[in-house]
Amino acid sequence: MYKQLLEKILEYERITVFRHQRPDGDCMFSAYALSCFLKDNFKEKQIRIAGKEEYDLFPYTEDVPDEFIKSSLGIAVDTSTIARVDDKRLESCDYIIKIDHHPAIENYGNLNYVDDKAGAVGELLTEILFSGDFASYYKSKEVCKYLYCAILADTINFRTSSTTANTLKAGALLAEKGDLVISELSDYILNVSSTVFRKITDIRKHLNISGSFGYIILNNEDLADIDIPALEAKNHITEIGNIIDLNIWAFAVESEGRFDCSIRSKKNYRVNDIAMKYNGGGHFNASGVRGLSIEQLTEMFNELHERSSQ
Ligand SMILES: [Mn+2]
Repeated sequence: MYKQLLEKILEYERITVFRHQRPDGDCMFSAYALSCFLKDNFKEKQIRIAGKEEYDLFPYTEDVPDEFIKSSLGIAVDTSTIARVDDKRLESCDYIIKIDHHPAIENYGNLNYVDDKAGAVGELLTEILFSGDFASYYKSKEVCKYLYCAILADTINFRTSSTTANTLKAGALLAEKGDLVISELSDYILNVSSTVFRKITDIRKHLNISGSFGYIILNNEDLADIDIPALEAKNHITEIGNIIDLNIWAFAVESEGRFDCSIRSKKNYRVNDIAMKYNGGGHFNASGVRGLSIEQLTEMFNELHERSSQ
């Protein structure tokens, strides 16, 4: 099933792994795990990771010259569209492979491996690296650890609606093969410092609940008061997800006079169609929209509110 992927890896001397803008744990750990796997098994090849934006928990960037990229096999992980890729030079790669778990709206690769049922791209990569085609290749403890962290980060400790039996199987396989200490890795990905905990407490005060719809809007003033950057604040949407009586929840932050908004929902409540109406997109239960006016944001919240009571 992954024979063509292996053939392309064998064919190229240079491989560059790409990731998406504003990298999250799934994307960052998956890119790093893939690059470790390739370095371990193909010592004669040159492996690089492209992308300049950093992920706080695991900041990792390296310089990759244009020349290198042009002669590379480019493998993009966790990135649904070319517009989302951190380093646009992906398009100049000699051959492109996409490995992703977002709905396949743009198959920009020469080869595309997309499984939108996977809870994380780390889950799909686990399936690939432990498949028959890659059976004879070495999977280090480090590779197992980072793939496991990727899954933990996107499924928030195996609890999002995208988590399936397959996700747990991937997690169990990685824990076994990598001899992982599960509680330590959960702490590493999910625990926060006392400073962040206090900020979360302040963020929670901005929660509004209307029926089965909950939302937080933080304008510039709120963000300054809490002393948190907009992007970091938005990650705390998971806090609202812990409320059992909500079907849909959203988190909007002001950015350059407009609002960026993340939307999440319970299993049967679709939100990506509404996000797409406002030029956003994403998964059935997890979407995002950028650059909304306050009027558009209000309009979208009305639609989400209505959907949440259906
Ligand atoms: Mn992901």
